[in-house]
Amino acid sequence: MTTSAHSTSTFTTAHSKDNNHSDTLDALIVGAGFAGIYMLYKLLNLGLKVQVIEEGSGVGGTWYWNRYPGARCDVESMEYSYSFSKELLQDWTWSHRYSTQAEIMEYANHVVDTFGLRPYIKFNTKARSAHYDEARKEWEIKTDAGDLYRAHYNIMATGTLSSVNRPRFEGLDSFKGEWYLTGRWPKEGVDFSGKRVGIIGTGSSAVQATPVIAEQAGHLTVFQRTANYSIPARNEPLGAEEIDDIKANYPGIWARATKSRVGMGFIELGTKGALEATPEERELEFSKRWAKGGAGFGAAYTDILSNEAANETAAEYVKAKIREIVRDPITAKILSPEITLGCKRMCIDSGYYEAFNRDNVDLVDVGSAPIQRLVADGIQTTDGEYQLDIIVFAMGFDALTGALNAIDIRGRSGMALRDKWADGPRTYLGLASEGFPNMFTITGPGSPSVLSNVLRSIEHHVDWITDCITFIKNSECSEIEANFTAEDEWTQHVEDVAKDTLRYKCDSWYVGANIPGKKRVFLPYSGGLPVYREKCQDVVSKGYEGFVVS
Ligand code: N01
Repeated sequence: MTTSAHSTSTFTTAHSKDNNHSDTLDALIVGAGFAGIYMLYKLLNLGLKVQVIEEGSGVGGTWYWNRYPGARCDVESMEYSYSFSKELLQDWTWSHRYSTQAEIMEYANHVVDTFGLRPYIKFNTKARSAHYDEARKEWEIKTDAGDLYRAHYNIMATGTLSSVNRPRFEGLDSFKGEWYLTGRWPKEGVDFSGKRVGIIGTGSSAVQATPVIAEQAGHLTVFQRTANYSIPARNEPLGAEEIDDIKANYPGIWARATKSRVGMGFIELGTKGALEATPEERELEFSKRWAKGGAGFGAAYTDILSNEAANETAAEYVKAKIREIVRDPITAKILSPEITLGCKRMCIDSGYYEAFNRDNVDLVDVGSAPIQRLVADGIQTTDGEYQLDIIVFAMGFDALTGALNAIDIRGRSGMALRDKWADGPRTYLGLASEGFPNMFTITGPGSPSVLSNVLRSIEHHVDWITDCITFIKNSECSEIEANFTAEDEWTQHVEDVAKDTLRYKCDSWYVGANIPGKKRVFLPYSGGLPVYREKCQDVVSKGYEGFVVS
C-alpha cells in the first residue's frame, strides 16, 4: 500500500508468491507498464506461476521514462484508469482532469501495491532474447541482467510508444552542452534556469514540454519540422462533486466507452458529417469543443478523418485560433499546419501557442531550412547556427513495432520476428503472429491500440489473453498459434480499412514514416474498438477460429 493521498483503503487479492526463475513459469511478461501490470494481476488470479521483467527500476512503462517537464495524460484521467476493479475506481481519486506524469506513476504504484503485485516484478531487467524451444514447447527468455527464464507463455507488454526515436544527427558527439531525450528523461530532472535551450520536435511531447521549459529557461528555441494541430486541454482541478458524479456513473461511462470507436466514454462523438452542417452551425460546434478542450474537438463530425473538405473546416478553425493567439504573424504562419488535421495525432496542450508570445521563445522552421548537424555550441541549420547550452530531443518513438523488434524474438525453426516483419508487421488481430506459438502481443500492431484510449484496449487484450490461456488449460492442449491464412487476411484487412482514412496518406508514426528505413505500413487497426471487439469475440465463439490449437 502506498502512502498516496489519493487512496483510502486496501483490498485483497487471492494468490501467493512462489516464483523462482530456475523453474518453468506458466507465463513470462515483458514490461511492467499498464499492460504488464494488469496481465500479471489476471494471471496470478488464475493461479499461474508468473514473472514480469521490467527494464526500469519502477512500474509505469512509458510513463516511467517520459518524465519530461509538462508530461501529462491527454486522455481524461477519470477514464485513463483501469476499469476492472470497482473498489479501485472508488478508492483512487485523480486531482486534475489531465493528470501529471508524477500522479500517473503514483496511480501505477498504487495499483501494484494494492493488489500485491510488486514481488512478481523483477526491475532493472531488460529482455534481450526470447526463443521458442519447439521440443519443450517453452519459451526461453534471456535478459541483459544474465537471467534465463523458461515459460510456457511469452507475453509481450512492451508498449506501443516506448522505443525512443533517438537522434541520428551528425556531430551529436561534438555538442559540448547537455542533451536529453523526452522519452528517457532523468529522474533527478534538468535545471534549465538561465540556459539557452533548444527543443527539436513539435509533437505531443514537445507541445507539453515547451510552455514549461519556456518558463524555466533563459531562452528557448523550438525547432519545428512539421507544424501539427494542438487543441487546448483546459486542464483544471477536479471538483469533489464532479468526482462523486463520475464515480457514481462509472458503469454507464464504461458502457459508452465499449461502444465508442475510440474507447472513450467522455467524448461526445458527432453524429453527422461536417458538410451537412451550415457554416454557422460548424462554427458553433467547433467553438463549443474548443472551449471544452481536449480530444473531443476532432470528434465534432463523423467525416473529419475521412473527407478532405470536412477536414478542412476543422483545420481552418484551428488555424484561425493560432492567428488569434500568436501575436507575431510570421510565427503564427509557421505554426499553422499544412497537413490534414488528425493525420498526425493531434496534440492537447496547456499554453503551447501562447508560449510563442514570450520574449524568451523563438520558433525556427527546420522544414524549410533543415538541421544539417550539431556543432560544439549548438545546432547548425541550412540557415545559420543556433547557440545552445541544452538540447531536448522530442522526436517521438519507433511506434508499435520498435520495442518488439528490439528483442531478439525467435519462433519456430529459429525464425526471427524482426525478419518476418521486415516488410511490416504481420499479426492476427494484433495479438499473435504465425510461427510464434504461445506468444501474445498486448496492443500489438494490427489492433486498435493507439487509436483508442489505450487503457480500454489493454484491458480488452488482457481479458482476451486470459480467457484464451484458460481455454488452452481446460482443453488440455499445449499450444496456440495464429494460422497463416487468418494472419494474412487480417494484415490485409488492417491495411484496407486504413486506406479509407485520411491518416493513410500522411507521413506520421502511424505509418512508420518517422523512422528512416522503416517500411511504410499502417500500424494500428483503424476499424474502431467495437468492430474489433466483436471480431475477437467471434473468433472465440468459433473455437478460436484462425488459430491452430494443438
Ligand atoms: O513524437 P511525435 P511525440 N529533425 O512523433 C520531429 C504519445 N504521447 O513524442 O513531424 C527535426 O509525435 C517530428 O517532426 P515531423 C502520443 O500518441 C502522448 O511528441 O516528423 N524534427 C515531430 O515534430 C503522440 O502522438 C502523450 O516532421 C524531427 C517530433 O519530432 C506520440 O506519443 C504525451 C526529426 C516527433 O513528434 C508521439 O509523440 C506525449 C528530425 N530529424 C506523447 N525527427 C500524452 O499526453 C523527428 N522530428 C498521453
